[in-house]
Amino acid sequence: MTTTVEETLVLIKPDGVARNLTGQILARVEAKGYTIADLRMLEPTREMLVQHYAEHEGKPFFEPLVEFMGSGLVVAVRLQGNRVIEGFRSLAGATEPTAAAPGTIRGDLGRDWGESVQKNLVHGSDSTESATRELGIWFA
Ligand code: RTP
Ligand code: MG
Repeated sequence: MTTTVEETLVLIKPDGVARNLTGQILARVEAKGYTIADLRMLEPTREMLVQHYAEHEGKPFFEPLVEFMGSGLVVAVRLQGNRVIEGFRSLAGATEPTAAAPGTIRGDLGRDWGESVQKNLVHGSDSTESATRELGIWFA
């Protein structure tokens, strides 16, 4: 059997940090067998966030998203493991916490805040290209 060891960028967004869910989220990731290769806590600059969310520039939710992500502390994690890019997105669950399956981070811990889906606790890179690009932004 071949293995595909990858790295992905996981972010615990300001809502996750503010709700003191950092430990619970990291515990799920570690229990799954992934390795935390690097970790930092920071308040990201607008410049970092505009780069990070470049694919969404021009969409109606872009500005509110950048504003929210810059509103507090974020935990950035360099996560390693076999097929961790797909695997972490499975652990995270669907974008909308209400639609996310129970058993996932967003499904178990995410709240429906009504107005938007910005506050969905975590981010995970969606491809090897995104992972490389995003890790360069958060672990420059
Ligand atoms: P992520 O990138 O954070 O892992 O989440 P995702 O792939 O599930 O979602 P994506 O479509 O890439 O959107 C990035 C983040 O933007 C916010 N969002 N708001 N209609 C909206 O208000 C809306 N759509 C997306 C969410 O915070 C989402 O995680
Ligand atoms: Mg995405």
